[in-house]
Amino acid sequence: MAEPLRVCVTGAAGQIAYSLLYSLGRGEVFGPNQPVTLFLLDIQPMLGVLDGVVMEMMDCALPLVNEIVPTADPQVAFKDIDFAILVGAMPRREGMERKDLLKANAKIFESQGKALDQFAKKTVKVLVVGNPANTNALIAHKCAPSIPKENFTAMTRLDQNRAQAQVAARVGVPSNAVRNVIIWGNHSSTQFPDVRHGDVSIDGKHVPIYEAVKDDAWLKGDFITTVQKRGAAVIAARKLSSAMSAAKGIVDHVKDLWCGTPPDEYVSMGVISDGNSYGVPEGLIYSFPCKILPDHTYEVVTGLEIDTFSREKMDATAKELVEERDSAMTFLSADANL
Ligand code: NAX
Repeated sequence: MAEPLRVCVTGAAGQIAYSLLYSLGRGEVFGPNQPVTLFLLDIQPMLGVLDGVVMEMMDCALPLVNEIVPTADPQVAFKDIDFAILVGAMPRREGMERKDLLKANAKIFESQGKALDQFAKKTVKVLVVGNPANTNALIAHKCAPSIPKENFTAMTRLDQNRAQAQVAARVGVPSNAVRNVIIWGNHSSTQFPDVRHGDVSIDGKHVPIYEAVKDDAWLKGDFITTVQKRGAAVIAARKLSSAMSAAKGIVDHVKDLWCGTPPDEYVSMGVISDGNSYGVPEGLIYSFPCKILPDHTYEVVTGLEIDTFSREKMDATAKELVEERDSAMTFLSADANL
């Protein structure tokens, strides 16, 4: 057996974590031969609830779970960790302005970035799920200068899965027959789900999605808005936000980061823009198509042709990210390492 991986999940008493922890403990993410030590961080008032989660995890009797450490102290939660899955965030309450949400989360991700900088391994991989995920990831990265910026990613995998599933349902194939759907930009309603470079496996042949769907108006209209507004549709129906599907998105994202993507396939992740790809401003955490290598590093897929329709949508979501960044930065303390 390998040495246990040290994995921290924040927001561990919340609903996404409740759906996620079992998969982490069962080996669905890091594989059937990789034990894990789970550091579960939540805020002090939630420690009672977290105890219940720990009891349940114990009662699952999962042999790959080496140890579970519930805590409200980031120093304990981040100590020498290999992976940080940052789910915990301040939710948007009724009557709360977007600015107030950004402010509350800027503070959380500033302090968690600083704590990662101080206590985590320098090789730690950080996935930010808590919203606004891209901007929170940017803040955590800015506040953790000793950790490579490429180690910070934001989750748009749930959006990718939603897009893939919509196309699969439309064509009448299983979801894994659809590949290379791209989510560009922000994990918000401005994101651009782009199927122009993707294909569907039909009778052993890879057929471009536009040819397989045979309905350009749908692909350029309702398909995009359905994916963009899917989170709101789930809330309207369930009276709670996506949790099971969000946990599956985390599993897919982290598993691919750990194991790599198959040849000829790419996945979407919010990653730091170097300013040289697709005209996206440098320094934003923007969702791009990425190939992940077996050594846990990634490359943004370059050279995809971008038409006018896509360009407009990619620019609109970049503009929103610039505004979010500029607004969030004003909330950080003077000593944040910007
Ligand atoms: P819950 O409200 O069920 O759980 C959040 C947990 O985070 C709570 O237990 C809370 O006490 C904890 N928390 C708050 N501040 C914390 C801090 N400073 N340190 C540690 N823990 C803290 O929310 P849940 O449904 O689990 O969603 C969590 C986050 O994921 C939200 O921000 C949500 O908007 C975001 N999502 C992101 C998605 C994505 O694709 N990127 C999709 C799903 C989800 O909407």
